Amino acid sequence: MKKIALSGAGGQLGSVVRAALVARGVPLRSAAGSRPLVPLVEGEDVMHGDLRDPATVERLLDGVDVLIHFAGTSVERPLPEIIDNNLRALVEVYEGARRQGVRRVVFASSNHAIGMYPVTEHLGLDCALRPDGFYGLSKVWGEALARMYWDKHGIESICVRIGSCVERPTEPRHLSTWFGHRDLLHFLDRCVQAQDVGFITVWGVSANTRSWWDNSGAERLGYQPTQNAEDYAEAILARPNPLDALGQRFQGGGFVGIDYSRTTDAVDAAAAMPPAA
Ligand code: 15L
Repeated sequence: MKKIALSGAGGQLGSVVRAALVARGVPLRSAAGSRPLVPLVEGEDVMHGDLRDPATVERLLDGVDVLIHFAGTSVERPLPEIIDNNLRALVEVYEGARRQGVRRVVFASSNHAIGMYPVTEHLGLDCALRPDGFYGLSKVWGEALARMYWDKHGIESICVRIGSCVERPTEPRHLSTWFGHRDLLHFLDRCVQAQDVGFITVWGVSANTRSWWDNSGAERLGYQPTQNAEDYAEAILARPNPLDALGQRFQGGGFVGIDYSRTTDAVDAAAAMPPAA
């Protein structure tokens, strides 16, 4: 069986993935940041540390076939923090993968790499990137970095533009963006098992009736989602939408309004713009 490393194992998604893989008896090393992980089972392979430190990365990747890289800042934050956690640490991780001969990295990108598209647009995997903040921008950079390590060093990467990965969809935006936990685990299983993926970008989204994102072109991964946010639509639509007008207009939702300074007229014009070529 392949040895898997999971960074960000103490985080919201990392804890879900860690618990599931440990329960299945997958050979796993789980890493957290500053706070040590309490082993879920006796003898669990756990560690923690700062991924900007090559020695920490060395420990994380020793003997590993596939890294699931979930560590990093996962929301909009001041730029220096994003640079440290999402840019500098990512370079260290890929350099470590290169030294240690790690075959494949699953890189947690985000829908915020394209958050400035209006909700009226449907996007393929080859759409132009339109980040909705510094966090989204760091994911654009991460995807390009992953591409470079495939092109120059032959390290495979699956960049997953995660939508809203929560247990249950709770708001209207989730009807399009939801990535159910069962689908996430199936997705990661495919990321480990699929042959010869090379470099690939995939939307991390369930089979939502109202999805904005089309995974055509990523068939070789064999990801076949079965969850659909529509099952929760009635209850969701009976409640008020928590997003303001701007958040309801753009795919990035609430992230779009952070440090947004265009006038309402400009927002109208941008939302009415024809799709990018
Ligand atoms: C993300 O990238 C965030 O990490 C997560 O907290 C959610 O905001 C999610 O996107 C989303 O867009 O729902």
